[in-house]
Amino acid sequence: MPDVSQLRPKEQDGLLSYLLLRQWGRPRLRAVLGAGAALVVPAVWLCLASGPDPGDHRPTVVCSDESGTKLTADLDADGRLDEIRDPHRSGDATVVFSRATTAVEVRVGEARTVWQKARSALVPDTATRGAFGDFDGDGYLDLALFHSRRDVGDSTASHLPVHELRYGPLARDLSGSRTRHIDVARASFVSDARATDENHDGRAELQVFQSVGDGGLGRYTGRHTEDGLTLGDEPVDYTGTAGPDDLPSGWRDFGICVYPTA
Ligand SMILES: [Ca+2]
Ligand SMILES: [Ca+2]
Repeated sequence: MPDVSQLRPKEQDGLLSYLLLRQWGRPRLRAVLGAGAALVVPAVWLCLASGPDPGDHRPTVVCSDESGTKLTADLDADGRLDEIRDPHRSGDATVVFSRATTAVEVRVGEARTVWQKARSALVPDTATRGAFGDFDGDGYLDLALFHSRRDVGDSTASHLPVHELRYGPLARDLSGSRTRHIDVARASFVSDARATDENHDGRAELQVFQSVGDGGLGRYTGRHTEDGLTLGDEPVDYTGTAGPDDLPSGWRDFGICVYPTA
């Protein structure tokens, strides 16, 4: 059995499907296929593990519309500009991937793999949050993804099975070209996550607003290094559950798109 945490999201889904087949379908497979099942099941795994892949177009502009409600970027590197729609930058954006004749919409809330969804299937009151930013500075937008459980009364819950960085370019299911865990100090509820580049060095900082109990949120920050993305052990400040009021709403800090005029 491979170490699941080291597998790519698509491979995790494929492995889960394989294990389900092995658990539930073994008698029938043995009766019908006999020794051939040993060849068929891994093939099914490989088939199910193959999801959409990003393109190889060079990084393009990343900028906001004038209203600050949409971020424009070629998220999947296919040469067509896509949109991240999240007017209040709440961490649950809808990504609209442009296509030749239509568009494909994917919500951050649906970005977890089948394997990740299965792990939290019986846990109540959970939520997914994601922050788009170029954390490693290669020009492609990355996705910092969290899935956690809300507080239980005034106390924090300890359920944070997803805290990962999906490196861009991203596929149209928001899976990454590669994935790495984000080191976190707490396993409490992630209320909000933002990417900011306050020192304008081309690499985004990750700001995570995480429950500290009694209705409070702590802001944990981290920068990408060769060791990955690690959040600080202690909050840099605190805020109420209303969220990051001191951060601007919308996407204008990425810069406003400038289109050529005729
Ligand atoms: Ca695109
Ligand atoms: Ca990147």
